[in-house]
Amino acid sequence: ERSTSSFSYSSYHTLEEIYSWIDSFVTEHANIVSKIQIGQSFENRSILVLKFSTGGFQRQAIWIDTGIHSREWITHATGIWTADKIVSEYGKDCILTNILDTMDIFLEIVSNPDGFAFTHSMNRLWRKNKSSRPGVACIGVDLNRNWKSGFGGNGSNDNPCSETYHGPYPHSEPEVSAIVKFITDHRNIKALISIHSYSQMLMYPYGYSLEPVSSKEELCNLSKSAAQALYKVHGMQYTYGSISTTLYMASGVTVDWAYDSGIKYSFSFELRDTGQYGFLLPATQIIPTAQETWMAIRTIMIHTLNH
Ligand code: ING
Ligand code: ZN
Repeated sequence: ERSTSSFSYSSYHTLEEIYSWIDSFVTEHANIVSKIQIGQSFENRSILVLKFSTGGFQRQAIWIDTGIHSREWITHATGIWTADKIVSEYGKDCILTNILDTMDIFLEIVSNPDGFAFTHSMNRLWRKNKSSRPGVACIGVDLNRNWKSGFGGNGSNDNPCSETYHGPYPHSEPEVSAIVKFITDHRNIKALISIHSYSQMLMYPYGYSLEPVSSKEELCNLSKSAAQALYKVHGMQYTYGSISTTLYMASGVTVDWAYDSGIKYSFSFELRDTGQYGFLLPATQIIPTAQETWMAIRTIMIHTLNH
């Protein structure tokens, strides 16, 4: 891709197409976007983050990741559309402008590049990363079970052949440890949004425990507002609540680690749909999904800015 003007935001793309789009995008919007390599995957692919910033130093920031699970293609596509939305609305949408005049936004679009490449080449429904260890027959760790908070607990599996294998130890996977290092070193991340599909849900911690988080009231109210903002766009209904009470118990997940690391506004989305197409969501739904998700993300960002 020599320019983003020929890129289709309403299609699914390969890893090479996305990485080449990132390069064009950063070049075309160099005043506001930069590309940071935060690490390398197990198979040595670059792990890239887009930084949206209007200046300052280590400003308060919002972290968004998509594609932790490689088969959840709607999440990468939503991340790409969102990046374009941010640059085109800055200076137009007064609220986004206020946000970006005060805070930075970090967006990791392909959080599991090895798995994502594999969903294009070999197995469309691959979920985990592609790491292997000597003497272990099965491949891949579930990158949403590998985090330190609640590691190894309910809703994770110690069998390497399981789809929810938590890995040998917390943050064992380069795709996870790169994020942990980046967020820890940054020290000023105020909100973290980790995007999955599918089920149409907006959830906050905990996954590893049925106990309510200390900020339950605030997170529940904010989820409700975000789900209402989402609903207004195309009438899609999202349920909301804690992970363990809304979906199922899941231990070692991204948002639990974030919350326990002091990032109060930690949320996970499950995007469209509720199961008709599941992971194989038609490309015709990319833009409507991204549009409604944006309004929910925007609601979380405004609240973060004001608190
Ligand atoms: N579901 C998530 C999973 O990892 C989830 C559910 C999301 C749990 C966010 C915890 C946090 O099992 C999918 N579809 O990946
Ligand atoms: Zn997922």
